[in-house]
Amino acid sequence: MVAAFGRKVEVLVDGSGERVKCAAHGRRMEAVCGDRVEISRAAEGHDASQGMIESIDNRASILFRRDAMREKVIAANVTLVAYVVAGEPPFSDELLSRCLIAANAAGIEALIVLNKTDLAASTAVARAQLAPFAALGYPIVDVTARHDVAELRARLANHESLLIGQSGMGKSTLVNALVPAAGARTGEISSALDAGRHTTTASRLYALDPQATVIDSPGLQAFGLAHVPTDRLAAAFPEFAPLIGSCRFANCRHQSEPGCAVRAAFARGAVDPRRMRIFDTLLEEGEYTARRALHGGGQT
Ligand SMILES: Nc1nc2c(ncn2[C@@H]2O[C@H](COP(=O)(O)OP(=O)(O)OP(=O)(O)O)[C@@H](O)[C@H]2O)c(=O)[nH]1
Ligand SMILES: [Mg+2]
Ligand SMILES: [Zn+2]
Repeated sequence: MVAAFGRKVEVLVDGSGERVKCAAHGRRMEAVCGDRVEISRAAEGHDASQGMIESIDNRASILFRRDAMREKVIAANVTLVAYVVAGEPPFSDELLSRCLIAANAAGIEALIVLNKTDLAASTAVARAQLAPFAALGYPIVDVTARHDVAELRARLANHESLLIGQSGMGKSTLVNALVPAAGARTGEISSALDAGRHTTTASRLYALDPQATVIDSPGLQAFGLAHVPTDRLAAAFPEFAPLIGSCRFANCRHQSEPGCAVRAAFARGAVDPRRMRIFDTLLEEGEYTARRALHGGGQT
């Protein structure tokens, strides 16, 4: 299983837990974190800790993000996206929404992890910000990376999970608590000067137990959804999905079309205004990307 990538890929060998540095055969073969691969080992007498990736297995899932310019694969074969937020630093509910939609589009289960619950005041603020997500049925688990991760560990059982979220939320601290041998680098209590600096620079996979793995990923700053067709966006919002069949027009964009069931629900206060705004932003972005693609393959 691919455990890390950068200039060289690091492969975690099933069973032994050994990590082998591998180069890929050919330029087209791009293995990403979570990929299952076949490797060949260096011949006897050579450095046995080195190998070569021969092939990549079919992916059960693939999570990626894409803006107008480029696509970035986040991880392969993930079965659970665990989005980590905390009261400090503040988190963006828009980024959270974007990631949940990407997970939905990729057919991957999602979980929201509220970390740093030892910080009572800021946690209360974060919890209020999460209320619309709780109301939508997204599972939320409370943790304190420094004290207790038992409930999170239970949630990750039998999953190939990905910890994702903004910088400073405590993803690496959680990984170190879950996998004591991980030794992932974590950020210092961030000073104003450090704001915006990322501690984790590449994704890395760890074995939680023989049946579960967890990937630590670098802090998110943006999450483009250009790969999600605009006519599939509404269906990825759990609050809109049951409504869209009731719009008067089958190709309703849920903006100002007459007989729009989504706008009607919004008008009677049944839709969180922030979520409505996020939908509008995503639709505008998606339609912009689609127009650019139509008019000359994305040149500027
Ligand atoms: N009070 C408190 N602080 C925490 C907790 N978990 C993590 N921290 C602190 O939060 C800071 C950031 O933690 P990291 O684990 O480096 O955050 P990260 O999400 O991995 O950040 P990036 O790698 O930059 O994406 C560190 O100073 C941690 O000690 C917690 O449960 N409570
Ligand atoms: Mg980190
Ligand atoms: Zn509509």
